[in-house]
Amino acid sequence: QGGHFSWDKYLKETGASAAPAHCFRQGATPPVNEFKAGMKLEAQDPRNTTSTCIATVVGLTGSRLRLRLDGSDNKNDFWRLVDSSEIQPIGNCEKNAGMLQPPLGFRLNASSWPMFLLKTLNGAEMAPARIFHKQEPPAPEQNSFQVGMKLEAVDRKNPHFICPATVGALRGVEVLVTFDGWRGAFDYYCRYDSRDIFPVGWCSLTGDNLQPPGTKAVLPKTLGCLSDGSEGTAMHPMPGQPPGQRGRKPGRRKAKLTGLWGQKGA
Ligand code: MLY
Repeated sequence: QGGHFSWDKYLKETGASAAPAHCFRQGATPPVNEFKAGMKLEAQDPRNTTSTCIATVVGLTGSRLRLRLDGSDNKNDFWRLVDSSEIQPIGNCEKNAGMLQPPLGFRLNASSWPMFLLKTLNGAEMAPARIFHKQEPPAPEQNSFQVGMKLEAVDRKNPHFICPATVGALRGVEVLVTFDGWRGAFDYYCRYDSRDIFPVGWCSLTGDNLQPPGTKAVLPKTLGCLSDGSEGTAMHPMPGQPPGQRGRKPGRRKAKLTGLWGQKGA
């Protein structure tokens, strides 16, 4: 559940408006997720996108699948919408005269791939073709986002999170996604038709867990630099958010600062 976060209240408090649904490359209603943990499918290797690999569904969250490439480790899981064109039923690659590839970082010797493939598919539960969605929603014709519009966006550094976000800038076909209540470290530019951005209300429809905004007020860069050198820390808790509740773990933050400032000549 989305905790206590309410877009309704939040939009009123911030005086902002939600980006209209037609801005996004998403279905009018989120795609139904009929996958089950343990099912196998074909997926493009996110680290080597020309390779088609075998992946296992290791988790489900709303309309998304948490995937792990067979033969890879558990540190490189990735998330895909069930209507993504990057996932296909097993057999699709061969049908198109392709060859299933070992994932980047295959744990074994490359020569053992054929046998590994045979074993991993033997007795596997393959996701049935009927639960895949025929095609991705079409891309809107143009970038119609505007600066200041609110949306829900995947935190690409923590891709299991979908978070409240604001369009921070536009750059041709690209949109700067900024995360509400977080310093700039998580911001990214993506194409307007990215599958990682969703209209306000998406998570409440899919049952995905929308993170509440962070607790940092984002300051203008010039001011933010004065406080402690981190892009704009501190200061004003978001309305209704007890401060400190969602901050970094102290240990983690300290480690990062050491990395930044503790080196000779830095
Ligand atoms: N506590 C972690 C995760 C931060 C997530 C930020 N997102 C929600 C924008 C960290 O501080 O790295």
